[in-house]
Amino acid sequence: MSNYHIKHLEEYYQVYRKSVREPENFWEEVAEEHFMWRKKWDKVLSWDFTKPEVKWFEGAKLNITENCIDRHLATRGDKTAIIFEPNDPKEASEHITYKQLHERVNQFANVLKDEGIKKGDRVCIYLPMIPELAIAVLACARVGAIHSVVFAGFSSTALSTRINDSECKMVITSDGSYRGAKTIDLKAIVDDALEDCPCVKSVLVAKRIHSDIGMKEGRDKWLQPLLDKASSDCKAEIMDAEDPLFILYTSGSTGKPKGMVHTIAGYMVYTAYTFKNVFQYRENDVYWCTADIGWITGHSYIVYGPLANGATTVMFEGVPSYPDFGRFWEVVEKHRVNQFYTAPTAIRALAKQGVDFIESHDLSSLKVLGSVGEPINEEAWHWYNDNVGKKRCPIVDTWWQTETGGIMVSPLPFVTPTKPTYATLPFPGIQPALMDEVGEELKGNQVEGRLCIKFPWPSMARTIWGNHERYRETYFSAFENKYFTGDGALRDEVGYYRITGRVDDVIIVSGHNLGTAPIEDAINEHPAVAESAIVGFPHDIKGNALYGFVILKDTGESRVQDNLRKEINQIITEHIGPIAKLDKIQFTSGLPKTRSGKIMRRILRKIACKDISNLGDTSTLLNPEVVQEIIDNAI
Ligand code: 7RM
Repeated sequence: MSNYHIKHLEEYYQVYRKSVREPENFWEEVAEEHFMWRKKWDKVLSWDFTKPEVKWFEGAKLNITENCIDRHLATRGDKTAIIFEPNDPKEASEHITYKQLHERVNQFANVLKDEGIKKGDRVCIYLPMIPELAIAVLACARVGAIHSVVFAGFSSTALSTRINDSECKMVITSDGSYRGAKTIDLKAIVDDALEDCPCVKSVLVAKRIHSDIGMKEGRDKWLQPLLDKASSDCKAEIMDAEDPLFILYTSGSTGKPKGMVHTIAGYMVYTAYTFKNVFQYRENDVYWCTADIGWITGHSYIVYGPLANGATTVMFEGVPSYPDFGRFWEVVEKHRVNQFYTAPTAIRALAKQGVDFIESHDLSSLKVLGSVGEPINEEAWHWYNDNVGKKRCPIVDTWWQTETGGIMVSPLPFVTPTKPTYATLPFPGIQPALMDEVGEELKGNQVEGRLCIKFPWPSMARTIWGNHERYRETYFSAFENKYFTGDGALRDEVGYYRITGRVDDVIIVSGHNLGTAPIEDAINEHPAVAESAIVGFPHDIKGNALYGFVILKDTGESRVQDNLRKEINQIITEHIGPIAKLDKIQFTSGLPKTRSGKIMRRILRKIACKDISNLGDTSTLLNPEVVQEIIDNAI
């Protein structure tokens, strides 16, 4: 029995049982059969969740780019690895074969070396969704540098925080980017960020929008002339299994963003294995994930997972609404896409536009539909199933996190019967546990609790860059000997999981994780603001939107409240990015607080959700009178 490609439900259960009974044998077989190792491991797994320390395939030597590129050359050299679909449908798409990808990654890797980048150095990549982004990521991996991709929608402050946190030596960016009808001056944002980043020695600039930009002497270089001169031969750096592959920042409920560190071998094995099974990818299929490579979904399921399987993966530069809401379906038709993976927020936005945009396109190539990033509501699920999949394409509702590296709970299409709003069953190797308030595991079915994982899996993040204690505290301290996800979930009568949402102060807006604390910190920088609290409320497209309660220093300011609202959103845009802007801002004279001074977000959340029937006991608050005022003025 091959564990690698699961084809029916009975086989899933067999493989799953094996993965739990003998996890080391199980993963060893997967790793042995499907990858290219320069040296095999001495030990499959060692772990201790109390430290916490997890090591997979220790002693093994490899380079992930040899697995994603070189080993396909003999059999798939002329197969398309990446289809680049530009923002503007009038611009030609680009097909990059495995052979061409090999050359371009090698050239880029040689440029990195020429610029002094060595194994272990951190390189920040701040690029739009153009081929150079995937190539830069792989070039870093080829030379053993640790990439830190920052989503190119983040502001200069967010960028400089991330660059400094991991002390990146180099930034790779472009003159600008296209996003729908807009162009964005990325290089200007980088220049701004680098005012505060002494660690950055050089900046490589790709040309995308051909705008006139400033180049700082001695620091900035155009990328293309360097690539043109570089050799397309570059030996892959031989890496240890547990060397870091990349850092990717994710927001926490408090403090600065957490640089999650992923290591090479386990991440490779797990993303490749899950890609194959979650999408039932077959040779010659065309797979499209609409995420940005700036998020974990793009790392694992646009770049590494698909390429490790020799797949054809689409990289889309644009947005679903440009030039109109038929753009996704046009791309599906044009490239005969077989697997399509997107986020509920996109599905809801498209559903709002009706079915005309779909009906004018041929979607008959589609076989599997995926969803990721937040819970998919029943209505969106059915719309997706009925209109996009025409009821013949299973929907894989994939639950996972930046921290988990790969998909953890998901149906396998044509294997696991789907159920709307349920991510269904754990992947082989994943051992979920639902915990109650007092830390006891809820056994059996039909229970609801906090979602933990009790056993290590190969692609789990190993630490937070520069702060292992925060890693322990955030993920391993809430429940003894378990990884705590921050999500709530329920298990139904057949053992299917449904993710119910975050149980901490992270709010998922349009599929983006936003911590409330950094947004509040940004608002509080406004000179007129004394204090603020952010909560989420349901939004029909974004899933959740943000509601801010703001105390002004001087209530006389109320005459200019509309201006203040604009300024507050402006500050948020500058500090974090437009994705964190508030939909509603209510000025208030106070915030409900406990006697120890903690803001009672539970109450604010209920008010924001217009659910004030059961606010609970407010009499123990420090300032119970403020609750009525907030209710009366709620927006
Ligand atoms: C892949 C990704 C992680 C958080 C996670 C959940 C939420 C993601 C689903 C989901 C319900 C899903 N990484 N989440 N997928 N909730 N159903 N299928 O999104 O680090 O950016 O976010 O997203 O709350 O903890 S992430």
